[in-house]
Amino acid sequence: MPITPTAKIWMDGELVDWQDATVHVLTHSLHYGTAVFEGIRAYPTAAGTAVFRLREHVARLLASAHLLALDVPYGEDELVAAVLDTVGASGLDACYIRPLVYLGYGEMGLNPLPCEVRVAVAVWQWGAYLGEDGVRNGIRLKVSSWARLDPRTLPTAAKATGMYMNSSLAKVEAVRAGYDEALMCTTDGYVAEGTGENLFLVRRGEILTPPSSAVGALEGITADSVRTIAQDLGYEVREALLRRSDLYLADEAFLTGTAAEVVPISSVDDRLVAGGRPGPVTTAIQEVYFGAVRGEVDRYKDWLERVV
Ligand code: PPE
Repeated sequence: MPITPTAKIWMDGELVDWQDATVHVLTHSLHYGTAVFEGIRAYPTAAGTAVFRLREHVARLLASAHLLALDVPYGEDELVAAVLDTVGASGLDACYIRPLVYLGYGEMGLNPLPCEVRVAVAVWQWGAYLGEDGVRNGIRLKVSSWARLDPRTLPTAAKATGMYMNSSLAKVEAVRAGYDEALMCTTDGYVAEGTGENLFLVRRGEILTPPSSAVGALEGITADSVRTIAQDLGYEVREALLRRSDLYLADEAFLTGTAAEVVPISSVDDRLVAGGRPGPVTTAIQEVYFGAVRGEVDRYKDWLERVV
């Protein structure tokens, strides 16, 4: 789906018109993938538009920058304000928010240290990442032949642009083969994550998810929310190293991510999961999640930051 422009993009401290938010073709990050970013969502609530877990996303953005030795010229509060201002200027009651910290035009070469660190925040409407049908009925997942990046080759805890080449390769392979999404495993064959989502499975009433640090998966903020929701619903959630066969034998499985939200997996490598229909645990968690992001669940109200 092509991006629909919104009014303003925040660039280095000011809101500029959408079409003026441009960079030079010799921008450092365009050549070497030396940038970090976030994906955040704002939702309509009874009290107005609100951003979901904004502080946690901004904190992760700064942590990603730290891992890449990028010195961000703004603090957490300024970045929070930048996001709220950009969402406010858009007039949208629901949107996807993309903060980006990158190295600008000025120097070339692999040493990023002399480059100017620049920051942008854009917002636009982004519907169901894996399709409305995927959210309702589940998606077809394919285990990728591309292994997830090894944490010894790149800091996988960073949400860094260059690292998404790994996800893109896996995504292209899966889409061309007729699947909705790819699942990457570690070089040792343990289940890591989707191209832009964390993975959970349900087995004998227990919920299992791979340990992010061990498998090189991003520590998802949606995953963290889902873990809390699942525990509050009375489910046991445990981290476990999982094999491909654990996916085939799961009672239920689902993906989580800001863009994707909570999406049931209907099959893995053409083997039906939960008979190919969203299972009861997945559906229960999905329902609370969609309520929480819209401010309909009192105990999770603190997860929302109002746009004024
Ligand atoms: N793993 C990866 C590799 C990943 O990119 C994401 C988010 C997650 C897990 C889930 O993290 P969280 O959003 O904090 O729950 N992927 C973002 C980018 C997607 C894109 O296509 O761009 C997102 O969901 O915004």
